[in-house]
Amino acid sequence: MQFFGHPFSSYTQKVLIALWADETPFEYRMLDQEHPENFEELKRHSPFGQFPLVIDKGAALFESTPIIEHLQACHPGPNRWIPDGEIGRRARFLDRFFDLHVMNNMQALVGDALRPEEARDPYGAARARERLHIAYDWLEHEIGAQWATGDSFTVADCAAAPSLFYADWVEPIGSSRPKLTAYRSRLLAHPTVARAVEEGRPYRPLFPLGAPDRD
Ligand SMILES: N[C@@H](CCC(=O)N[C@@H](CS)C(=O)NCC(=O)O)C(=O)O
Repeated sequence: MQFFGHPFSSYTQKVLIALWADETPFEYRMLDQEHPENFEELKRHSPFGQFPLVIDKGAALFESTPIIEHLQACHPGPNRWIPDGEIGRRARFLDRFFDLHVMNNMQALVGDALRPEEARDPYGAARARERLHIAYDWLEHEIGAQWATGDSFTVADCAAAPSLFYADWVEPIGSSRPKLTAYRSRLLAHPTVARAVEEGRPYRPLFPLGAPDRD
């Protein structure tokens, strides 16, 4: 299995966390300037050039959640990313919540900061910040156990780790949300999340909003 991604990319980290937690072997095809051929291959399979992407037995798959579903089905390891029954449905639901309402609002702010000054969208950026606060408030009431759905580490935690990691950089979760803050800390202490954070560390100077001196 080939995996295309970049160590500082949040959605790359989401899938790497699952791959590493299951100790699934793969070839890492890094999307960086030293490997233009990897970008060429990415573009052949991912219509928007988005990553992560996996190519497994000749079949290409993009979108982080279906990739993790594929890992569970075709490369099963010790973790059940989407458990059976109600917990699995909850994991799926929270995975969507973290991607759509935390990760994507965080990405909107990062994307806005990367635009030329005259192309920025202050209205859209303010709305993304407001929506992050709504997401944080909702999560503060929903997350109480060790992991998102309870005792087992699922796809929801894979999504939560990079989304809360970076979202807190662009719009701090703040001391008024102690449960969410504690959950973010538990995630960062998980060995595979800690590894993802370490592998992304050399790229922090590239963070367009300025990486804080912590984490
Ligand atoms: N919904 C996609 C989002 C993937 C995504 O936004 N990837 C970012 C990197 S974190 C990307 O490809 N950015 C480059 C681009 O959009 O051109 C998923 O779950 O994999």
